[in-house]
Amino acid sequence: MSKEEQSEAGPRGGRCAIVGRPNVGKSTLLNAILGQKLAIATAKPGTTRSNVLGVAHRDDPPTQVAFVDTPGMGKAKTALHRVLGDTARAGLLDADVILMMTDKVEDWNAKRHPGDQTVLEACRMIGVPIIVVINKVDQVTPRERLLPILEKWLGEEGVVAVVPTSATRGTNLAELFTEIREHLPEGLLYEDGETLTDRPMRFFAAELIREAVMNHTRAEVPYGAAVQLDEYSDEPKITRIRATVIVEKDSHKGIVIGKKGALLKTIATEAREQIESFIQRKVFLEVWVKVVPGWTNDPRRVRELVSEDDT
Ligand SMILES: Nc1nc2c(ncn2[C@@H]2O[C@H](COP(=O)(O)OP(=O)(O)OP(=O)(O)O)[C@@H](O)[C@H]2O)c(=O)[nH]1
Ligand SMILES: [Mg+2]
Repeated sequence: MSKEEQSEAGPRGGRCAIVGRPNVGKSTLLNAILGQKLAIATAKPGTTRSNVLGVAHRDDPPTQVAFVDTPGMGKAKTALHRVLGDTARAGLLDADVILMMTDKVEDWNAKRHPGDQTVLEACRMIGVPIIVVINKVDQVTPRERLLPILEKWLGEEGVVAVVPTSATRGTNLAELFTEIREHLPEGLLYEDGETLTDRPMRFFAAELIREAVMNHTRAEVPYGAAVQLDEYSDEPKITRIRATVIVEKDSHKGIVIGKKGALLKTIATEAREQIESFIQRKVFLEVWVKVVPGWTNDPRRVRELVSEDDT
């Protein structure tokens, strides 16, 4: 084997940031590549609020990719949005390669969503290879309609490849992984071959409660909801969790609780089932609701409720 061939087949490992506008499917893609649900994903933009590490391990050839799922980068209308944008930019800093994700476009004159330009420029500042991922291609027929868009992306400075994917159907994910590997340094990142994330279970518990709230509420309510864990204790047979859902208006509190507590009960049941499946333990979950008026526009409160290690 030549030296070149050896490095082709040899171990590689590195960091890969996943960035893009809100709702393009970043968290869904991470979960699909990992083969398990780690990051919460909902139909509503602005779901992810902090950077989430998820490490994918593959054997043939030996590869470790430390993915960092980031919040969507969009227009900053509130203090919360500003923090989300800053967090996403921070998530890019250590990347060896960047997945710049976008989704299918409605306008087929090869025009892109204007928000993509801002994301691309943030990616270019890092100076590492950028792989553009055009997601949700299951919604594109015929697929040939993608060609001019693909070509346009390929002509962009810093872009080394363009991969159309469907994160929900698993289309092209193996090809994407091979492309990412090409841009990673030689050697592995972790000795154990098992490391999945660096977040504690309580972080994911809080996230899964927030996901249930987002799934079951509409209009402004999901965007102004945050979750704080008041207790997380592993007892011999059960994990006991007490959490508070923070909402930003009095009227939202009533909505989340619902008639005779019905909605809160649905939310808590769904969250408990999700947490049980994630930690593989029986869970006793108690959920309360509290109003922190206008917190999404108060930088201090936002830091408190959405910071990296808020749980
Ligand atoms: N049809 C289709 N829907 C998808 C695909 N990938 C993701 N989605 C859906 O798009 C929505 C947003 O997915 P997320 O993974 O939460 O998107 P995100 O980019 O992480 O969003 P933020 O965290 O808000 O920035 C969800 O309803 C997903 O099910 C895909 O390939 N095809
Ligand atoms: Mg997300």
